[in-house]
Amino acid sequence: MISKRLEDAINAQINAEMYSAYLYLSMAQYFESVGLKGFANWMTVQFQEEQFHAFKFIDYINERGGRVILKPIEQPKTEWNSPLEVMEDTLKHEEKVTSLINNLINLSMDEKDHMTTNFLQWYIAEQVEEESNDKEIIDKIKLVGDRGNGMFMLDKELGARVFTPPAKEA
Ligand code: OFO
Repeated sequence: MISKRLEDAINAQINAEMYSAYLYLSMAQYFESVGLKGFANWMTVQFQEEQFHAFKFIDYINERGGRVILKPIEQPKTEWNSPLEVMEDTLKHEEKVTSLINNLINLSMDEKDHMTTNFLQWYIAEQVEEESNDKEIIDKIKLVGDRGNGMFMLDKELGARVFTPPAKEA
């Protein structure tokens, strides 16, 4: 059975993942409002990924005999000045999430809960991918200069992204 300390910390992480989902859905609506439908699609897929992350934690607490407690989700930011600003916020947010996952791993080690330490490795690999995807888009926006034909092409590229649920097992 999972310890109370870890159960509380993972419940807090479920809330953080749901906040991430909500933030990315808000970013998708910003992109809709400025006519960048491809970026909006990319963010909507991100929203779906974050819900998957939350569900994976939910399943894990239940598998380990714990109790999932859902807390209120904070209102996300709604306005940005440019696509670049949105993507820079996304990267900053993911770096924060990476540190939350690192803290969870430290706690699981403190509690000598090897099952949880092992389970969390999946999230570490996922964070590498999340940060790298954000950096790649930031570089591309800088390259094409935030508008014009290059931005049109980038929007088209991001419009092709589809959500594929990652493998559930670590
Ligand atoms: Fe769940 O990885 Fe982003 O926040």
